[in-house]
Amino acid sequence: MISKKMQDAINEQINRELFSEYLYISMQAWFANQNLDGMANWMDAQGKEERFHAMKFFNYLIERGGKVVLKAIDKPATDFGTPLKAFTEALKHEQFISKSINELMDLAIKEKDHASRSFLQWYVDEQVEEEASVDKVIQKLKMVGDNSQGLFMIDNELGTRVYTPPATEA
Ligand code: OFO
Repeated sequence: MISKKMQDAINEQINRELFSEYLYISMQAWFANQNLDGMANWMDAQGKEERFHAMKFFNYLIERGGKVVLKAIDKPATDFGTPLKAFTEALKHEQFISKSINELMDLAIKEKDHASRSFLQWYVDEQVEEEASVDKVIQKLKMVGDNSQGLFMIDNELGTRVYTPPATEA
């Protein structure tokens, strides 16, 4: 059975993952309003990934005999300024999530909870990819600057992203 401390920390992380979904679908709405449908599509896929992250913790907690306690989800911002500012905000958020995943791993190590260590490794690896994929978009946006044709091309490219649920979801 999972410790109370680890259970509480995972419940906190479920809330953070659900907030991540909220943040990204708020960005999706903002991009859609700017007629940047490709970027809206990218955020839609990102939001779905976050929901998967939350439910993976949710299912793990139940599997370990823990109790899922859902908390209120904070209100996300609704205005993001420019595409570059929005993606920069997304990267900042992912860095915060990486830090909180690392703290969970620290707790698992401290408690000698080997099952949680093994489970959390998936998130440690996932965060490397999460940060890199947002950073890639930021670098491209910086490259095109104010060039609307460049922005249009990036928007088209981001419109091709398709959310594929990881095999572990089944
Ligand atoms: Fe974006 O990784 Fe979960 O929150």
